[in-house]
Amino acid sequence: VILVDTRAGVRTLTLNRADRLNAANDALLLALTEELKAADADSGVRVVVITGAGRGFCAGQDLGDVSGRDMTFTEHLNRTYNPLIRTIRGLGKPVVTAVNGVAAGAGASLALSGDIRLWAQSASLIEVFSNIALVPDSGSTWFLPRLVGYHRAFELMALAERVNAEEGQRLGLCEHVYPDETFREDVQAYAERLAARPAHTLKLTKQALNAAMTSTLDEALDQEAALQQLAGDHWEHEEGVTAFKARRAPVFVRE
Ligand code: LHQ
Repeated sequence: VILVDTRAGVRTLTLNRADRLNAANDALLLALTEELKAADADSGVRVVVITGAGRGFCAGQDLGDVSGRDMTFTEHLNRTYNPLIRTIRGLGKPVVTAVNGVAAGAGASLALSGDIRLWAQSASLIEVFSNIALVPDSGSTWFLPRLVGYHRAFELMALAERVNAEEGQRLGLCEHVYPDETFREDVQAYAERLAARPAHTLKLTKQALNAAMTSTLDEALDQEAALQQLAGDHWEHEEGVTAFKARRAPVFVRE
């Protein structure tokens, strides 16, 4: 259900249920979470990309896979979606969500959960949950209002309006939009740029930003002071300063 490919320090995890727009079943969600943990533990991986096979990114929960379950909704979320989103946000490496097509429901949450969000021209996002009379889950209620404010988030959720790439970029749901024809190469090139950056520093930066999303200024200043010590003591900092003084480009990738 997940295709795994590694090139130039970039591990690409491709959701592979193309005939259902990569709608998620338990096997896909558990495998994706395991692959993310494996990527985190692999020193050869500097950036993780999550994308979808075929014309969709992820259509959310596979609705053909929910009836006759012996699990409550709460148990289902706590077993599959919530560990996935926590793993992405807690991963010590940048996660790029490469949204190649429609992202709906929990698939929209997944699209928003990346550190960097790249969309193809034909990508779209729908907070589709209310169409089947469910509340937004998998982090959408946390991600979306922080991006677009309470009122626009409520409207998108209440009306399940489809947001196209132009609108998605205007609303701040993605960092860049690329042509469909070159999307996979553009994503790889972007991810390789990220992979050349100082990995330890990016890990600390992600940690600091994550904490600051829910902290006071005082707490953020304390956190910065603590993490700056870890950054300053690392060889990446020494390399950056040495390279600056020598007027050469820093090399942050060491085998
Ligand atoms: C699908 C799906 C799908 C199965 C397309 N399942 N087959 C958490 C916890 C517990 C329970 C429930 O949920 C959750 C979280 C959630 O994610 S709830 C939200 C679940 N997702 C949806 O409600 C989305 C349903 N899909 C759609 O609204 C549309 O398919 C979208 C807007 C995503 C795409 O529309 P189109 O581009 O027009 O494609 P399509 O509708 O023709 O879909 C293509 C095929 O994929 C089709 O199958 P077919 O055999 O006819 O070719 C769809 O049935 C299948 N598919 N989404 N979620």
